Amino acid sequence: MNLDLFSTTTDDGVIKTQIAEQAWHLADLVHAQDEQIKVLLREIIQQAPLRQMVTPGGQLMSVSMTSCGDFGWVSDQAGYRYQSLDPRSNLPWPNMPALFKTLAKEAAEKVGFENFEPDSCLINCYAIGTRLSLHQDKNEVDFSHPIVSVSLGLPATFLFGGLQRNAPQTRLALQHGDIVVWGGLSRLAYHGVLPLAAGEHGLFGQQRINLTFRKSH
Ligand code: MD3
Ligand code: FE
Repeated sequence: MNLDLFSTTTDDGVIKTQIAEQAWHLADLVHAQDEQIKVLLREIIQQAPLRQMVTPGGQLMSVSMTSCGDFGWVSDQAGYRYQSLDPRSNLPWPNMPALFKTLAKEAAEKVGFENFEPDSCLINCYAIGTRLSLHQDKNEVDFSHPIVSVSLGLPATFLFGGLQRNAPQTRLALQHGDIVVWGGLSRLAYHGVLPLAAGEHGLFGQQRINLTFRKSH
């Protein structure tokens, strides 16, 4: 099932589509800043390289990840959690650039979440063929805060399910520059990303990068 929904245009010309209860898609919100974001990402990845993590069940994740901000999301044999130190270096994660924080706060505000103060930005890097299997994001302490996600590079098909793993799923195309804000009941919905289709993006090449902004603590 594909989502086919009505869109509205906000005062500032952004195309906004409600995709579920308390979940909104904001099309092409990032295009003017994409080159700056790429420069900032390169600096972050120099300090805290992208790495494939292992799930508590012992599976190597296909997506490479790193974080910036006060906390980073990590997974290993001991479980999923947020940590203030990068386990690879035992150093704090790189700072969250002001541009990143502003982008996330402004997106949250456009759909009615005032005062979103992310303390963590998870950076997911998808090579062609890699995927994120169905999961919930529940390692944060307070689910009343939304999650803001920014898609960059190659397009992906996002799977959006319900509050139970076996609920029916809808599909949503996420393009370079799109932002999605998930709050309320959608905050704990199961979701995933289908294997990345081959392609070449003008700025990001043969990959997709997704930034997810969270208030983890
Ligand atoms: C729906 N990332 O990092 S972003 C993740 O494209 C994650 O890399 C995906 O799922 C990606 O955990 C999806 C969109 C997203 C992020 C968080 C959500 C959708 C969400 C939390 C709850 C419900
Ligand atoms: Fe997730």
